[in-house]
Amino acid sequence: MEKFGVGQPLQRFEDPRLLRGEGRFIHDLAVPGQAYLVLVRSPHAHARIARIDRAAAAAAPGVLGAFDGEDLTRDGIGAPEVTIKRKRPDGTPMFWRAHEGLARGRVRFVGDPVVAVVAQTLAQAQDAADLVEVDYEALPIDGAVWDECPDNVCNVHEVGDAAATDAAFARAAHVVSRRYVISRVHAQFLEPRGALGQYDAASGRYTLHLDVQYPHRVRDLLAERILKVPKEAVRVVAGDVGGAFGAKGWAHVEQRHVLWLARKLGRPVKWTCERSEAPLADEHGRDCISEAQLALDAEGRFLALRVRTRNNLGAYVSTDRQLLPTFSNLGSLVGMYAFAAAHVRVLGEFSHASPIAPYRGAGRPEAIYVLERLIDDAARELGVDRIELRRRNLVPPGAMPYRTALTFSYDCGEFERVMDGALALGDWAGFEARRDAARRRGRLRGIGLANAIERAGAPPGDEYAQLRFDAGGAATILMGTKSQGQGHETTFRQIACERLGLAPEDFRYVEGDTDAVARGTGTYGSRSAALGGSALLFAGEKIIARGTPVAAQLLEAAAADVVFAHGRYLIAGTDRSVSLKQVAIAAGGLDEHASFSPSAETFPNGCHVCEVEIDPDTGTIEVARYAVVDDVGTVINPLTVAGQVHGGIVQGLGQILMERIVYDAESGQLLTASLMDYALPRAADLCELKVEEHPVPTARNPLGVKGVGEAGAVGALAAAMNAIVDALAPLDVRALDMPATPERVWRALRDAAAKTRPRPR
Ligand code: MCN
Repeated sequence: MEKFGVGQPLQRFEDPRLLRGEGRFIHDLAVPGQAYLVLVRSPHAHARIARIDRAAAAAAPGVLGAFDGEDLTRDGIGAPEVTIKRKRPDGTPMFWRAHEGLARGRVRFVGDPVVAVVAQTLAQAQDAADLVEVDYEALPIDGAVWDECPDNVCNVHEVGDAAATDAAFARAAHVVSRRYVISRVHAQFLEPRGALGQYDAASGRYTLHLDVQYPHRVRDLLAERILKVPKEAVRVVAGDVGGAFGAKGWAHVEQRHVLWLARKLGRPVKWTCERSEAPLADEHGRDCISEAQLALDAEGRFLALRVRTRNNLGAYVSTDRQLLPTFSNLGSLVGMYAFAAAHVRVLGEFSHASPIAPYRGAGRPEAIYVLERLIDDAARELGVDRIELRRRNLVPPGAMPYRTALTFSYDCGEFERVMDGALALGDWAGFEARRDAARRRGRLRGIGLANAIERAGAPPGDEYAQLRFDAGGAATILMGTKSQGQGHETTFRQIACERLGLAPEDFRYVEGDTDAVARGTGTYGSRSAALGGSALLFAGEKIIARGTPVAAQLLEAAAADVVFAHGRYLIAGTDRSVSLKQVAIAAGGLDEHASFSPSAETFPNGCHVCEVEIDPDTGTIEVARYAVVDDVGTVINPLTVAGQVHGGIVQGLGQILMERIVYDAESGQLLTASLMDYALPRAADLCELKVEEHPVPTARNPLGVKGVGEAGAVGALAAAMNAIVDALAPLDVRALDMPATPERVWRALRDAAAKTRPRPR
């Protein structure tokens, strides 16, 4: 193992720069002559636009223009499209409508952009935006979002074997049915979104500075669909990105506005999302209701799973990406368990809400939440031990490769050992004593677990890496992925060091610029390590191979006698060697690129154990203990892996304990539009999060790596809620929806007490 190679707990290279405030985030960026864009957004959830009066705004000091949807269309600005083919329940094609950029005729959610105002300064643009007069005629929000789609059903998607599932239910000894609500949440990036557009009339080229997860794909979409120019005419540059969580995608209207208006006005245009604007301007995550049924035989073996889900898509569906949470991770619903059959049906429905998009896990946490809560509820209903029930149904290592009842094919994994590891790390055995001690203090203590498995690094789509030694021997890593905080600059250097035997500081690191990096797919779905890392490994192999004849010449040996180890070429069996750098210089530079396209996805998995303590007088929940044992395959950097798992857990706990987007049922107003109303977890809400690894390397990529970016979030929702319900169950509270706020817990306890207390005569 190399000193700086795979498996080493290296501190992050990017941190000194970021912690000293030397990061280059989109908000740090200013170019000479830049103008500022502010969007006038709809205050109504649904209204007809009767009139737009931009005269006062246009005449205001410093204003360069105020534009509406007609202008946008007149200037030939296009819209994205959905290419996934699905059907509606009646067999007609899926119904979808992309956002055109600025609403025309109707607004369909609070925050729907209507007018774009550009001025010399941000303050002038904000003041002028207030002068735009839009006359709205409010419309009801309980009807059709789109007249052409009266039932609001975008599509229905089914997977699994309905007949086999029905048959299994027919012969079941027990059937347990529950309804689970997974709330709508908002990715609260440390850095709200932004975009800076430039247009060079001489070359006809556009440049977009953007905080985004996939620069190349955004470039392609903007060029092909929006601006209708060759993709070489568009450059996308992403600097440091202050968090993305799946939600910094490629359909955001502001990306097109800044480029369109930069061309139109002949100067750079910048848009910066205000913190208070973000809940209206961003896409949201999750938001589904699942009716789930588990069929068991008399011995407690899982026979079948049936799930019916309604997914609230919001008002627009602009790209395939926005439908991913609905479709792409349904296989997670059978988890680590051997089911004979399963069948899922998901209805995607429109509503007068912000559009939905992937949010850390994109369907995976939702699925594991439904399954792992259902198993706990079944154990309670049948009076069997919840660990035992799980143990009886886990897919054993001997069954690998294992084709699940729901699309996925697991290649490896030691699920029972992972679960036992987590039970030990979380001291499950010592829980009763802690519960008793808590009871003596007047507290309700509960413990919960969740077995989480998710697919990561799934095909289709490859990833690209390039390794370049210039004529002076200086090395550069160029990646098609884009870090948003995942520490890529560190972990990819480790992979290069592992293969090339150099030190991390020997490499310059480049990502996020479509002019600098030839190709790229991007960072999402916990794919960067498995795909990007493998591409980089292959590029390293090619560098070594390319340098071998050069080294042989320098060493005056036959190429067949030259071997490469620890950064040097040497004549086998001798101590005569030259360094890779010397070879690169002698060769006048070495430049190799590679891509990796997996044949199948990886399946990171883990077991989460959460322990909570509840104050029955106030309903306040304290997370008392948290332990995870994870299998993410070969660990590139244990510090990064633990950090990734920590972050995911906290996002999961946030959703279970406090985060929730709430729309008023009658007016459609967004009630949680600021951080005064949308609660985020803070350090004081947490306890130590213990994370241990149980690596079972996968053969599906040359590194043996499984993804880790979403793992924490996938298990945390279910583990935390199972712990909360466990604490409350002795007082007859059997169901609770997220977020388990003190008020909800207190009400649930009060209602349960009212039911069991004898009625006064
Ligand atoms: N890694 C490792 N060993 C492994 C697997 C991964 O050391 N066995 C390292 C990787 O090298 C990388 C990090 O862990 O530095 C995450 O790798 P990976 O699982 O491949 O995930 P991606 O890099 O593709 O990141 C995407 C993932 C997703 S889908 C979301 S959502 C998410 C997440 O990462 N958003 C994040 N983590 C985030 N972390 C931060 N700080 N900010 C976000 O927006």
